[in-house]
Amino acid sequence: MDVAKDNAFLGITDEVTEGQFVYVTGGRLTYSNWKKDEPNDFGSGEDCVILLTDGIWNDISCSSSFVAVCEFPA
Ligand SMILES: [Ca+2]
Ligand SMILES: [Ca+2]
Repeated sequence: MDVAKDNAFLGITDEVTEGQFVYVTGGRLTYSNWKKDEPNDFGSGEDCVILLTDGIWNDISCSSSFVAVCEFPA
């Protein structure tokens, strides 16, 4: 959040298997910090994850627009 300054996509999704969140680089989560009652796959489905400004997570539609947190090889 120090970098993003606003709600930001994390590289985490459950679009392959609903309810099973994995890193886009592969592998199951080793840490999570969901907001209360999230993830809720609200409405027509929410398969992408954002970091909220208070540091907790929400699943949200992948067609939403937010900045994204990326990692590049050194
Ligand atoms: Ca979902
Ligand atoms: Ca949600």
